[in-house]
Amino acid sequence: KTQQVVLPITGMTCANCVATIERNLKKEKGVNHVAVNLASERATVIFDPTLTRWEDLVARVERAGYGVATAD
Ligand code: 9UX
Repeated sequence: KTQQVVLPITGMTCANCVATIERNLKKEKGVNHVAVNLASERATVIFDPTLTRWEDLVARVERAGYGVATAD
């Protein structure tokens, strides 16, 4: 079982930010694929929802020093 989320990331300014976020998201259990796009400021994550919740993915991003924009 897999689910895809697209997280709008704030605070990324260079390619090393992209690598840092990808590395941290890939640490989360159940994460199968991560693609972070600097230009669109989005992280696409494919994960097993029985192992991880998207809130855990947001927490990873925030612990790495970046933000996830709220849908408003
Ligand atoms: Mo680049 Mo990102 O020097 O936090 S790593 S701005």
